[in-house]
Amino acid sequence: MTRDPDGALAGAYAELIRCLADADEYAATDVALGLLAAGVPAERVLLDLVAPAQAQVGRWWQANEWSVAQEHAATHISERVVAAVSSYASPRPHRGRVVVACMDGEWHALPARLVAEVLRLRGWHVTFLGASVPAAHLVSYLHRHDAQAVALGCAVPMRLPQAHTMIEACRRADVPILVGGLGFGADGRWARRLGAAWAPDALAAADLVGDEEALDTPSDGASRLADDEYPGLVQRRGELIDGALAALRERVPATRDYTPAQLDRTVEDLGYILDFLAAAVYVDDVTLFDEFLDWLVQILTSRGVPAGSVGATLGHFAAELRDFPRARRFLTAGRRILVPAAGG
Ligand code: B12
Repeated sequence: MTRDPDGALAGAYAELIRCLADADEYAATDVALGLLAAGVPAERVLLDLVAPAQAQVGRWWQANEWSVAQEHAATHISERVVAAVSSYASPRPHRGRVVVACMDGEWHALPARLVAEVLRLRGWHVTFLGASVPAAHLVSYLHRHDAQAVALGCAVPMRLPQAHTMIEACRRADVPILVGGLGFGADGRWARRLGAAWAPDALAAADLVGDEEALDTPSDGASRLADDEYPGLVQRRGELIDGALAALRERVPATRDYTPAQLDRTVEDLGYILDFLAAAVYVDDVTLFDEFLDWLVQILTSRGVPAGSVGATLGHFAAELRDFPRARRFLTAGRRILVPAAGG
């Protein structure tokens, strides 16, 4: 039995990071099982070892120090470690059923899985549905399995409109909802906007999930969500991407010689700009778009792409979206953020 779980976890973290970097899944599993054998609670192994290691993987990917392949390998290993920890510590459920799932279009299953495992360790009967569950399928599942609550994860804010559809569907099915994940903002403000109770982490989720009163959260702005700017942006998405690409080719002749892979990447980035803009318009919060632009500038500059090109694209979208006052306002504010980032 270790007397110093914090010290043991700190040492294990450095080891796990090494294992992830070397893609050594056997050693990674041994690190976690070693902690459990030394008496470190399973919950802490999940939340103070696996979770921060995954966040570090994300930072390395963001800074272009790790490739997508390295990130995928590390995530696979983390999934194996989580599976090993859950089979080691598997208490029989003595509380009601909680269904844990990711929002439609949301592929970050691991954060929600960590929450699911913590709830399981606390005695809940957990059904984990994994990544990207369509709203209609979720609701029919909830009906059939008599869930006491549903916990929905969203890691990227561009999925908030879909998250709202799912939250509303669960409300209509009369199942209490808890949401979480980075997609709701660091302080959960977009969860409140969508009318759902939010947990900052798995421990808070475990405290909240049985509290029906706390889960009954009214929305702080649902009426705003109903105007037609968001559906208009969704409808014009394809045409806006085509126009922005044509403008880019005009402005930056080198982009005309892009390989098919570079072209795909550019179309994807233009799509992200529009999806984050649409999500910001949906929740009526410019900070969602601003945070995305800060992130995009870091991603692009770490990959040697000048951030100035984003400013010009925002200008192009603002000119095209004459009948979208809120979207134009967000784009104009975004251009002001990008000017210092682009160096003048
Ligand atoms: C692994 C990973 C992936 C994997 C996911 C595989 C899987 N099986 O999960 C894949 C490759 C699919 C992926 C894809 C993408 N990813 Co990714 N990904 C990550 C990474 C590195 C780790 C995720 C993770 O496991 N985190 C560990 C958990 C524990 O952290 P956590 O979110 O803080 O979780 C705690 C709380 O938030 C809360 N919580 C979390 N979920 C839930 C759910 C509920 C119900 C509750 C109550 C609470 C709760 O409790 C948790 C535990 O205490 C993160 C980095 C990061 N910081 O998380 C990026 C990250 C989330 N990804 C990011 C991006 C951009 C993407 C892509 C858009 C990349 C691309 N160009 O394709 C796509 C989007 C795919 C999609 N539509 O969903 C960005 C998001 C940035 C932003 N602006 O929002 C991040 C932050 C990376 C970065 N630093 O830039 N990704």
